[in-house]
Amino acid sequence: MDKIRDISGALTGTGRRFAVVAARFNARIGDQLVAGALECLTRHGVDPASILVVRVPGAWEIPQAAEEIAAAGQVDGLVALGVVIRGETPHFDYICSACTQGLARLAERHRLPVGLGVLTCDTSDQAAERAGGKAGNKGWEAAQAALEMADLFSRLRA
Ligand code: RBF
Repeated sequence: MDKIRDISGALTGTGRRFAVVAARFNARIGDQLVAGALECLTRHGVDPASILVVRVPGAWEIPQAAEEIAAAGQVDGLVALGVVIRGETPHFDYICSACTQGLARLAERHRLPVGLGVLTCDTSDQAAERAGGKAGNKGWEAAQAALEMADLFSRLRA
């Protein structure tokens, strides 16, 4: 058993480059996700000059912009942020699945860590709770996951 190697990524962002792709739809809540993600990245050592924030209209467009960023190959990780609310979105399920499946596909295809911070909630109150309210900040959590995975990938590739 003592020969088994057990590894995971550390939360070290020093020297790494990240893109944050943020949807403007439901911006009041989305801005809290962006703030949480940026705070997480910089607190863990990412240089602000190494962070690119890319704004897109809505969650539907997140994978489209993410694909361009991934294809350009200039970042070590990506954080996807958006707010989709069922009550206001008749085609909620289409937008959510296109967004999440698009991100999952591009993460694997480009071998790029992608943190998922796209809220999919029934009400805007539920979304606000997850964007700096009593349920934490999913933007921060998505950035933390991207940081950990970027470090893990570099260890796996070493
Ligand atoms: N984008 C979001 O990020 N969150 C939403 O809750 C959301 N609701 C929408 C509801 C409708 C009826 C429509 C047409 C679009 C909505 N979008 C939403 C925008 C969508 O992601 C995309 O930006 C637009 O459809 C333009 O391509």
